[in-house]
Amino acid sequence: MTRTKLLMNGRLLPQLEVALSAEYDLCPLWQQSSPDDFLKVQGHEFSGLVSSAKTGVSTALIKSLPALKVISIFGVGYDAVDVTTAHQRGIQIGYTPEVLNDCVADTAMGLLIDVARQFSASDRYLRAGQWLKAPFPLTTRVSGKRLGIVGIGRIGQTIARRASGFDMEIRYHNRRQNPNLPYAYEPSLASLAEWCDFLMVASSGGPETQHLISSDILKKLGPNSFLINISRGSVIDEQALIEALEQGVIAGAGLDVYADEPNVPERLRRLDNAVLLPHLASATRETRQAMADLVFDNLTSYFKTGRVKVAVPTAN
Ligand code: 8YV
Repeated sequence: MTRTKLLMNGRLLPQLEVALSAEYDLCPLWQQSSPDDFLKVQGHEFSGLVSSAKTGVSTALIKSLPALKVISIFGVGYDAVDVTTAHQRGIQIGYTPEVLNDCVADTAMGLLIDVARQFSASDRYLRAGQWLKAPFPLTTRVSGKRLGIVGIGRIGQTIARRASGFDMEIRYHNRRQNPNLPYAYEPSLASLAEWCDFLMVASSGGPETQHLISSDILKKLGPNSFLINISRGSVIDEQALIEALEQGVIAGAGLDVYADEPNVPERLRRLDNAVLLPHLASATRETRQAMADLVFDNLTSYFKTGRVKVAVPTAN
């Protein structure tokens, strides 16, 4: 029996690669000496493509696969996938929302607490023998403070529930107000930034949110407030943020994502008022396995029923 040919764009979780190669005739694109030449000759053979939020799917890749019917993405963010071109061609796109909400929200709260209470900085302080000379300086309280959430989708709401457990007052800004939520809506990002002690970026990436957090918004946030980002580096003007952190325009930042991953600017790495994580919000064994299972199930479902299990929404 001939197996369905599945093209793999970029590396995936090892156990997912094993599971996929047991089921499909899996073809890792990066193993080809010339991927472009390979696609010219064999591109028409693939009806399925698997990739990740990190590697994405370019317009050129979609165009080089004339028989493509389904894309399965490892991740919830699809800003690196040309969804418009795929949907115009009737190609279905599966992705992995929901299963990572908890771990991403846990990381968001971890960053928030770390940057306010300076756990990472105080760990460095202790290891450097500084505690022997003087106690660590006082830090900023978290419980009961004001949290402003930018983007109140599934992950934003999961963060809000955790923050409620810290007795935080919560407001949000979103493209649209969500009347089902028990939190106050701020109609502008500027007013949210002015109001809050912690500004949490939980929106999606892509052109619509590019540099939403500008130097003006950082000024509104002010010298006693903190910025946290677990969404995409593109949402923040990173140069403006570095200047704001260097000059004390804001108190600090907790970041899991950057403009040009995995390159993190030296100036940012030098700053003690920034907590910097290497894009690990969803990176627990449990959550990555759940994401891998959904990548697999989306493909199985498509090839059995003609529909992926969880599809990237079509533009409205
Ligand atoms: C991904 C992410 O797992 O889901 C997303 O959009 O950013 C992460 O959770 C990571 O980018 C691997 O593709």
